[in-house]
Formats: sequence, C-alpha cells, structure tokens
Amino acid sequence: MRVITEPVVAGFHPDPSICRAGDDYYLACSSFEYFPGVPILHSRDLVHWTQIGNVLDRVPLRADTPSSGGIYAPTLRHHDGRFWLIVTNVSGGGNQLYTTIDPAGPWSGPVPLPEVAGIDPDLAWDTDGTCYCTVAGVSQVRIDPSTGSVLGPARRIWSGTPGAKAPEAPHLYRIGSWWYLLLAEGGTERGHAVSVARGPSPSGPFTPCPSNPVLTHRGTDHPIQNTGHADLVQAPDGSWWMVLLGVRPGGGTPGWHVLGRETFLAPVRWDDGWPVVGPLSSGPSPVVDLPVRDDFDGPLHPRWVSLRRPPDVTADRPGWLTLHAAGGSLDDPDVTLVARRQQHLSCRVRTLLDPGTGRGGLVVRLDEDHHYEIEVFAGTATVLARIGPLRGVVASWSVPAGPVVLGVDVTPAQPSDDPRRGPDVLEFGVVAPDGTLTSGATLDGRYLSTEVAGGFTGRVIGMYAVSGTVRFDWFDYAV
Ligand code: 6LW
Repeated sequence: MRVITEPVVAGFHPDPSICRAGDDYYLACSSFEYFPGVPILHSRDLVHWTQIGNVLDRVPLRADTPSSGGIYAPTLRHHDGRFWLIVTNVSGGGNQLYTTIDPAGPWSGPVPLPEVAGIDPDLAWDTDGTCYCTVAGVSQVRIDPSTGSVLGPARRIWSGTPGAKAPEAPHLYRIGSWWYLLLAEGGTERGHAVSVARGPSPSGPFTPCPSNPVLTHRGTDHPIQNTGHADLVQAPDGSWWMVLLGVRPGGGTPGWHVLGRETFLAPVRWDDGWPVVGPLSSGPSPVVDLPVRDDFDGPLHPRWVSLRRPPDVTADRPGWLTLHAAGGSLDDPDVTLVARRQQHLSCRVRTLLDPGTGRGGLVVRLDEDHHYEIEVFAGTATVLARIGPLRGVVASWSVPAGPVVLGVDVTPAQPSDDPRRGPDVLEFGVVAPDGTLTSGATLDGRYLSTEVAGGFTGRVIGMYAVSGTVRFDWFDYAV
C-alpha cells in the first residue's frame, strides 16, 4: 500500500461522515459560515470524489453567524431506503435532521431536535428500529427521527481516554455481535486522535480498546497532522475503511496549514475484534484533480459558496456571472462573494472581470479578518491585505478601462534554513493577453492560515463586488 501525503477530498472538507448504498459511497462535511451548507460528494472507489450537491441549500444562515460558527460536523447514514443527515447549527437552530431518497437533493427538513443538546450528533439504529442520537461529551438519547422528539433522558456513555480533552465526533456502529463507539479526542489540533470502545448494546457498557488511540499522528514527523474526527464504512468486498480529517502544515516552525482540514482515507483491519487503522492510503490509484474552468453558461456548480446567504447574483448578461455589491468590503460579513475552496498547495487562478462602474475583484479568504485581494475600480488595480486588525493597500497602479484578467499564483515556499519561513507565497497581478502575470504584490501566505487566523475553516478563492455591479466572464482554477 502506497503511503500517501494526499487527501482524497482536498481543501477545506472537515469532519467527514460517510455511508454506502450498494456500490455508491457518499460523504458529507462541515461548512461553517458558508452557503450552501454541508457539501455532499459521491464516489465509487473511496478515492475519487465528485461533489453532487449541498444539503442545506435553501435556508440562509443567520446574518450574525460568526466565521467558524454555523454548521458543524454532520453524520450521514443510509437506513431503511433513505439517506439521513444530522448536523448542528451552533449559531442558531441547534441540532437538525434532513432526509432524502437522492443525496444529490433535494433534501427534506430541517426537523429540529431542540431537546438534543451537544455538537457532533450521530445517528444509529438498533435492529428493533430504535434510533440513538449520540453527541460529543459523550452522551446519548433515544429519539424519534421523524419528529425530532426525544424518547427518554440523555445518558453519559463513554468519555474517551481519561485525561484526554474534547471527546467528540462520536459514531456508533453494530459490527458483528458488538456495538463500537468511535471517538475523536485530544482536540482538533496537533493532539488529535481517534479512539474506540465496544459494548454489548448501543448504550454500552463500553470497554475501551487496549491499543487506543487507534489513530493519531501526534508527535510524529508525518506530513499529515491533526488526524482525527473519523467515520467507518465497509466496502462491498467486505473490507473496512476510515475517512478522517487531517491537515498539511507547511513552512518552518510551528508550521501553518492553509487549506483547512481535509478528508483522508485509511484502511482498517480487525484484530481480535478491534480495528487496526492505517497507514493513510490513497487506495488503488493516485488522486488526480483536474483543473477546473467555469464559464458561467448555466446554473452555478455546487462547488461555489457564498457567505451566510445566497449571493446577490443575476443572469442579466448571458454567459457572465453578475454580482451586485452588498457589504462595502471583504471585512463585512455580508459582502457579495462567490468562491470555491483552494484545494491544492500550489495553484493558479485567473478570472476575467468587467468592473463596469463598480468595484470588485479576486480574493483569497480565510475569514473577515484575514484575506488578500486584487480589485479594480475606475482604471486602477489595487492589492489589499487584511491581517487581524490591520488593513492596508499593498500596491496600486493604473490599468486600461474595461474588462481585465486578474490572477493569483499560490506557490509553496521553497525549503530553506530559515526556521521562520512561511508555508507559501501569493502573487497577485493583472494578466496580459499572452498569459503573463504582471505582479502587483507578493504576500506571505502564513497570515491566511488557521494557525494565525484561528477557527475551523480553510482558504477559499473567489470573486466579489464591493460597490455597484461587477461581472465575471469566467474563472479558471489550475494546478
Ligand atoms: C467539530 C468537532 C471537531 O464539531 O471540530 O475535529 C469541530 N473535530 O468534532 C468543528 O469542525
């Protein structure tokens, strides 16, 4: 088995939950302040994944949802001919349940679960049809999933390894004659780990695995760190697999990860009734992500996200994406933004923008307080940087009026003896007809990393409007 350093779902796709229906696998992830929420991906081999939709694509998030608030940690299951997804909105709404026959959507719901307190809800059914909802902590309650009501008191069932912080992401499975409780612990940073316990019933009593944690990369020099928050699935051939989150820190010390928490895959074998995990695997073939170009000739692909609510877009110029400004800058939570996840450590993005009389551009965003952008307005191109409380114009120069191609090249930093070197550099500029990027500014990528910004998300790259109406003809993301 090839030991890998590549995720199976690259870029900000944390807290993966997986299920199988026949030969088809489906995967769901957290989405925080982005709309639509909870991306759904499909695969036939666990290695190549395609996004087919989003579960939360109708109801906007509350306008006051903070970055890294909002939608946390779904559990996706296939049961009784239906797909079930339970998820938490930590910024209003709490736990809620969605169902569908077709994971591409539409999803029905939400069914609120006001009496189920706690994040990272799991769903599991006993053979008699009883539905158990287990949340971080770890506590469990029986529920009626059709109404969201609880059918008894919540009970503490197992809190993971004594002394380990943040027992979370519980998933409960019946495998053979045992019930297994999989748990993340140690926090979602460098100490992250996966532990397991088993018991004779869905509510225990649970006995910890003697070789816990069954997966962790803490204290190792493995290029993938923070491994945890896992879910299990069995392939049609009987083999078992784990999906989990991990990060790829770059640069010197302490290391900065810029793509958020990504989804990785690991094989699982069973030894004496306990899971033995890893090493991380890409399966039978290497993961290849093709460059993606969007021409905006039809409906937006589900990969595109905005902030908290559907973006203010119209289709009044065929073949163009027309954005209408809302907030006055990318520091504002309601700014008009249409973005996709940065999925590669090295990438090149180009977009053709017609500013008209408006102001807009191309941004690399971690959150409202951490973003770099190039924008055009009235014949001037400007590169701006917002890092924490500081906001500044980095460069500004004249450009011809009318449509202009803006670009950003993201390049991992070269190894050097400097222990403080950042993870990557971002070069922003205007692109000439022959394709050359005339650089306006080159910026250190560390300030758009989770280690600097905090929180649970990763970088997105996208188009925005901050005054008037701004149109984009195409957006090209290449590696
Ligand atoms: C999630 C928790 C976690 O609810 O991070 O990595 C939180 N694990 O389980 C947000 O993604």
